[in-house]
Amino acid sequence: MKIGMVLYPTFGGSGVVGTELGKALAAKGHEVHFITYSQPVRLGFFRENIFYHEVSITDYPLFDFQPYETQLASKMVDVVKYEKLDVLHVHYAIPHASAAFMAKQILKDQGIDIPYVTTLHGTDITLVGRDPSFEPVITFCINQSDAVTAVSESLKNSTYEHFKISREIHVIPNFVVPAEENREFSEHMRRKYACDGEYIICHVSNFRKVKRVDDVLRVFAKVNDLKPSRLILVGDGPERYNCERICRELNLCDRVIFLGKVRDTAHVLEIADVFLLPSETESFGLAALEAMAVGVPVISSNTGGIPEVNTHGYSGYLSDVGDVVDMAKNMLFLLQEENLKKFKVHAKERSKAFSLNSILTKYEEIYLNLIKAKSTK
Ligand code: GMT
Repeated sequence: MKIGMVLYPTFGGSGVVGTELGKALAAKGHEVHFITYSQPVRLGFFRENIFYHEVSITDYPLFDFQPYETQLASKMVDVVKYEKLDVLHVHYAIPHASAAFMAKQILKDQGIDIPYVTTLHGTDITLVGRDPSFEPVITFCINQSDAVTAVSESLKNSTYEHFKISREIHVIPNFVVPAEENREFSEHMRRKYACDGEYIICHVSNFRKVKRVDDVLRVFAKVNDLKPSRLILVGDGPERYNCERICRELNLCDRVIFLGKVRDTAHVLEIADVFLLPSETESFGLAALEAMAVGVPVISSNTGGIPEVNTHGYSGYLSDVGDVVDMAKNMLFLLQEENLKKFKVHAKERSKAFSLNSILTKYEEIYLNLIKAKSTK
C-alpha cells in the first residue's frame, strides 16, 4: 500500500506513534510518505520505503497567524495525486483531520477518491478539541473521516461523551518498539547519575500543566527523605521554570537532573528504577509504556487510559490525581529490593500486551478495508 502519514513532528506522543507506525509499515514493505512541517524527531536515518514531504510555511506580513492548515491540505493534494497514494492517515484531529477533509474534497473534484483515517490521541479531544472554538469543526471532521481510531477505551468513551459522533470508533492501543539494550552503556550511565545504593526515579513529559510535574517533585521529595535517590526529568515545556523554583524551595537541586529534550528516551529509561506519571489526564500514557518496556515499573495517577496500560499491584501502582502521599507510599514499597525485582519483571511482561506486530495488523486491516470499499464504489 502507499500510505500518507500526517502528524506533528515533535516529541509528543502522537508524533512518536505516527512516526514509529510509519517506520514499521515501511519495514513491512509499504510505501510511507510523511507529510508535516519539519522532519519527525523519531524518523531517524535513510530507510527503504520512507519519503518525507515538508509543508512549507509562507511568512507573509499580512498573516499574523500562518495558514498552516491550508498549506497542509494543498501538500496532501499534491502528494496523493503525484505519489498515487491509496490512503491518508492523520494523527491528532487538530488541524490534521480538517486539512484531510479539505484535501479529500479537492481531490474528489479532480476525480480522485482518497480515504482518510483519523487517529485521536488525547488532548485533541479531552483538552483542546472540546473548546467551543474548535468543537464544531472537530465533530464534523471526525464524522467525515472514512475510519476513526482512538488510542484507548477511555478516549473512545470521552469522544462519544463530548462530541456528537455518529460513526464507529475503533480502539487501537499505542505500541512500543523495543530499543536495543546496551547493558555496559546503561551501567556506565547509571554510575554517572547516582551513587551506589541510590535509586533513580524518572519522569518524561512535555512539562505542560496537565502532566503535574510539580507532583513529581513532591513525591520525589518524600521518597528521597527515606531512601536517597535521584530524579531524572526528561523533556521541556511551560512548567519547567516553576519546577526549577520548586526544586530550590525544597532544597532538591543536587538531587534533581533536568536533562531537557532527549530523542532516545529508552536509553535514559534503562537506567531508572521507577517511572512517575502523575498526570491530571492522560488518554494512554505512552511514556509509561516505554518505561515498562525496558523493565521499569510505574507509579501513576489512575486517570483516563492509564489504567488500561499500568496494572495496579502488578506493573506498578495507581493513585488518585494529586494524592502525592499515596504515590510516595507506593514508591517506597516498590523500592524495597525484593519488590523492585519482581515489579521490574512484571512491568516488562505487561508491556508485551502492546507489541508492535499485533497493533500493526490492526491498522493494515483498516487501510485495506477502505481501499477495498473504494474499488467497489
Ligand atoms: O501528552 C501530551 O500532551 C502529548 C499528546 C500528543 O498528542 O502528542 O499525547 C497524547 O497522545 C499520546 C499518544 O497517543 C498519549 O500517550 C498521551 O496520553 C496523550 N496525552 C494526553 O492525553 C494528555
